[in-house]
Parts: sequence; structure tokens; C-alpha cells
Amino acid sequence: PFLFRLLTHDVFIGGKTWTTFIDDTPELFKLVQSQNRAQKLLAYLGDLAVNGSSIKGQQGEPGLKDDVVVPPFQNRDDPNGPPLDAGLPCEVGWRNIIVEHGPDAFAKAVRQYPGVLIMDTTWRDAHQSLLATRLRTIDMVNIAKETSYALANAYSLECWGGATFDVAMRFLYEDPWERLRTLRKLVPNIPLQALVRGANGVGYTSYPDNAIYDFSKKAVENGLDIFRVFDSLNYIENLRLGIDAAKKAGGVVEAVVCYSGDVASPNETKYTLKYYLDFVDELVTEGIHVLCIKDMAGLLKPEAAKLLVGSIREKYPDLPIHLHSHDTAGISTASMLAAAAAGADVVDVAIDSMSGLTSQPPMGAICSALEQTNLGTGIRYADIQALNLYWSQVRILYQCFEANVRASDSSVFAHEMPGGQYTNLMFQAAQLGLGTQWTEIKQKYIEANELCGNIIKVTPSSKVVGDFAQWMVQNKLSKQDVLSRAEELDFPSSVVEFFQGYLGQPVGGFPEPFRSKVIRNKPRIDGRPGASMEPLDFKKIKAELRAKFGKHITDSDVTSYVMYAKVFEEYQSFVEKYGDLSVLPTRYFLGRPDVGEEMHISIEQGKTLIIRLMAVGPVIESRAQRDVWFEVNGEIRAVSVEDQN
Ligand code: 3PY
Ligand code: ZN
Repeated sequence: PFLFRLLTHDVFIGGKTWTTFIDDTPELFKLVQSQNRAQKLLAYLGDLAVNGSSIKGQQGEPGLKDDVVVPPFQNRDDPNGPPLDAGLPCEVGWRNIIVEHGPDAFAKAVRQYPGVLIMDTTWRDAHQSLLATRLRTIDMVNIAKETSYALANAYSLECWGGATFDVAMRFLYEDPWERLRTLRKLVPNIPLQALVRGANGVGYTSYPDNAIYDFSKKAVENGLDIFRVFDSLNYIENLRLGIDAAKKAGGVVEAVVCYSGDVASPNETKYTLKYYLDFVDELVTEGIHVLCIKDMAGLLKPEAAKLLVGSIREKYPDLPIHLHSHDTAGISTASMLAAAAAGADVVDVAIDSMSGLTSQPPMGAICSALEQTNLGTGIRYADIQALNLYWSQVRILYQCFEANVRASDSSVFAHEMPGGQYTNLMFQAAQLGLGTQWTEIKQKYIEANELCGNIIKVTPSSKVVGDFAQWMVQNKLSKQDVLSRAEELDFPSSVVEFFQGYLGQPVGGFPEPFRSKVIRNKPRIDGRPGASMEPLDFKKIKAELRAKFGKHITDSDVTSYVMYAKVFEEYQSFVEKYGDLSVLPTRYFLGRPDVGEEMHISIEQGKTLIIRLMAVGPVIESRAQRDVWFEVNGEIRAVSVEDQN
């Protein structure tokens, strides 16, 4: 029918050139585009039908065959009346203060709030810690407007940064910037927050300074409000750059103290109260808006929380304090409550069904407990229940990415693995199928940390210790073996680079003579690694990317490329082949379709494709290809797919 319409179009019959034809007849051009789009989508679905999902880390099929249902939310003004109409998002929230009066006024208002506020991590750290960061934009979008009402009094929604930037492109074939822009539109009232790795941006290594300034500026332009800036070694020089970049971009600067050791233990000699208070002094000198204590492994026990938060509160009565933790050992709810009582202003929680274990403590428990004190969060119990009904379905949908952490583990107090890394390494150990492998990895992680000099461990420094530990297990090396054979061993590259100083300077410096033995005659950096890097020429990069991929390359694509060159290029090639798959509901994106199954896919506003898988043909021997037949809105279409089995 399309070809017929094209050939009979009077402009075409009139013999106009193709280019002016496109300009003059946008409706037909659009039709070509959307038919192309449908064909690309079929290529993806055909590949799934023949080969199954190729998304790394996926084990088995998604756990739901039905749509995720959005439950009714209570009407705020009339709890007994008809349910909430979330046709338009809520417009009232803490972001209004940032927009109208700026970050300083926001920080002041947070500090003056009589209760405690929450940050919800469900859209970032919770799925990073439980589901290998695989949560797709569409599953946030489908609950975003309801969330704008339910969490209207939240300090922020953490939805960006950390591993999400990388994973969005690398495994989900999504544009992380589009995610940010979309969520911004649907949630105009609650501040959106990102985790950024200071001089490492959202990557694993140092970047030239102008890359960090550019990244921060783009983040604000695309809708970000709050930057949680940390450095993986608590190295102030790296942090200073991240803080300055976030501030110049106009964001709220939440500067981070990464928590390690046990501040309340009489045996703690390195990460003592004095260490933390001195470090906070340095951060405050930078003119930050909010202080974050980032307990990435979940080591902070209630007494330690009381001591640390209480001491900072006493010294800095006007400084908002925000606490982040993970529940790996099962202690973080108690610690959050202790911190709140000691003067913390904001605590991190995840919706119940995405909480606990290596994720954050549960929103329902924390809000209910605080409600009974004079520190209420302003989040209603009924809204938490409705949100949780949605997320409990999503958790099942994504079961194919569960690491299968089933119980609390207080051994984290010894090995100190960050939540996300814990699930990751445990999953890898389980893949190897050895029951004792996991215990051994944890033990070697302790020894590798000691060899590094007992460092702060969080991305990317935690990756160094993890690589080191896995290498020790593989090579059957004890700490003593490594020390005595350091000059001859072939260390993992991340370990060598750490000792060269490519991540920055660790607290208390590098252990010698071990450092020199590891790096031998390779260069050593004794200051901020990025300081000696040449600035990037973004215009030149953009021109090169446009030459390679086409005119659609935008400035934010350039930033993605700067952070992850290879990942970005592969993502672009994928999109050229299959189109934008972010519109595909998750069960169709991950699951092998059944013959006869009818899929309703809304590819753009007002345009839904009804696709039915009709048949998967036999292998055409000479080419290892199969034809896959679909019905698309009543028309039969076929795609040819390479059988990889
Ligand atoms: C990250 O950097 O991705 C983290 O979550 C660190 O805790
Ligand atoms: Zn975390």
C-alpha cells in the first residue's frame, strides 16, 4: 500500500526531484521513516525469536508475561474520594526552591525542615545494587507521574550517574541523556540527583578537566539538580575539580565523605573521627551546599552513625547532612534512625521491594519509624504501599538479573565491599560453580586491600581491589607470596595503574617499597592525574562523530563519547541496525516471543504497532539464516535472521 500511495502521489507523477519531494510531502516521508522503524524493530524481535536475548548478565527469561500494572493512588485532597488522576505531573516540591531561589536557599530550607527528608534511590543505586543496573527507562517512566505526587516531599530522586550511564548504552542500548530529559519532564517538582565520581566523571578513570566541566554543564542543561560528588580515594584534589564543575554548572553540590573502617571502634587507627572531621573541614572550605556521608559498603553501625553525624552536626550547625548506606549486613535501618536522631537532614531509602540486602534500607520501615518521632518525612504510608505494588512487579520482571543474594552478611564489616560490587563478584563466583569460591574471594579482597594500604574502596578504587583479589585467587597467591614476589609478578593492569597514581593519592599515601616493586620503571604520578591531561576539542570530536554516524549526533552524544568512546560507538551501530528500542516494553526487550503472541508496542505518541509472531522458518543451510514471519498491524512481513545456535 505504501508503494502504491507513493507511485500515485501527484507530486511524484508530476516528476519533481526526490529531495524537494521529501520537503513538500512530509507525511509520506514520515511514513517511510516509520516503516523503516518498524522493520528495524522486527529485526530485533526476529533475532530474539531465533537466538534469545543477548543482553550480558541475563539468565533465563523475564519473570512476568503480563503488563506491569500501575495501581490506583489515593487522592491527596480526598483520601476517600476517587483515586488520584496523574494525567499531569505534580508541580509542588523541593525543586521549586532550587528553580526559584537557587542551591543556597535550597540547602538552607533543607536544614530548617523540622523533620527528616528522604532520597529515593530506586531509580539508580537500588537497581545498580540488586539487578546489575539493568533497569530500563520505560519502567521508571510508567510510574514517574504517580511518583511526582507520592514523593512530592522527597529531597530528591536519585536517577542518574554511577554505573547507569555506562550500562544504559552498553547493555540497554539507551541514551542516558534521553533518560534524564524524559524523567525531568515527568517529574518537574522533585529534585533529580546523580552520583558522580569527581574527576572520574561517570567513568572509571581520570578525564581532562574540560571533560568534567562539560559533563556537569550538560547534566544541568538536561535536567539534573543535585550532584553527589565523591572521589574513590577521598582525594581532595580530585574532589575539588568535581565540586567546582558542579557549582559552575549551577547545580546543588553535595560533597561526599566516603566512609570506611569503624569510627566508633577503639581499634580504628586510620579512619578515625579526627580523620573524618578534618576531611569535612576541607570540603566545607570549598563552599559546598550539602555534606554526604557515603557508606557504600554498609559499615556504619548505629553507634558510629551517632558519633559521626553528631560530631559533624555540633561543629557545623548549619550544614545539611545527608546519609547514604547499604543494608548488606542488615544494620542500615538502625543506623539511619540513629543518624536521624543525631541530626542528619536526609536519609537514603529504596522502595520496599527494591530495598534491603546490598541495596538501601526500606522506605516503608524508615518513614513509619520516623513518623513516630518528631522527625516525620512527609511521605504518606498509603503512597508507599501503592508505589511498592508497582515495584514488586518490576522486581519479578527483572528476575533474570538477580544475583541471588538471599541473606544478610556481616562479613562485610571485614571485607568492606561496596553493595554493587558485592552482588557483582558474588554472581561471578557463583558462575564458576565452586561453593567455596565466594568465601575465598572475600578473604582475598581483605588481603588485596591490605596490600593496597587499606584504601577507601568505591568505584573505581574498589575495582582495583576486586581485580587484585580475583587475580590472587586465580593464581593461588597469599598476601605473603605477593609481598615476597612483587618484583617478578605480572599484576593486573588496574592494580599497576592504581600504584602509578592514575586514580589519585590514597589516604596516608602508597605503601612502600611495595609500590615501587609493582610499578618498576613505569611513570608515577604524585598529584592529581587529570592536571597533566590535554584539554579535549569537543568541536573536532563532534565533526568526527558526525562524519562517522550522521547529522543526528548532538552535543550530549559528544559527552557520552568522551566518557565511553568504544561503548558509544557500539551503541550507535546497534541503533543504526535496530532503531531506538527504548520504547519496547521490557518483557519484549528481554524475552523470547512465543509464536502467536500479540505485542502492543507504542513507538511514538499516538502510534501503536500490533505485532504478532507468526512463524520461525527452518534454517536455510547454506547461510545459517532463518526467516521469521510477523504480522504488523494486519500486514505480513518477514525478516531474515542469522541463527547463532
Ligand atoms: C558508583 O560509583 O557507581 C557507586 O555506586 C559507588 O557507590
Ligand atoms: Zn551506594
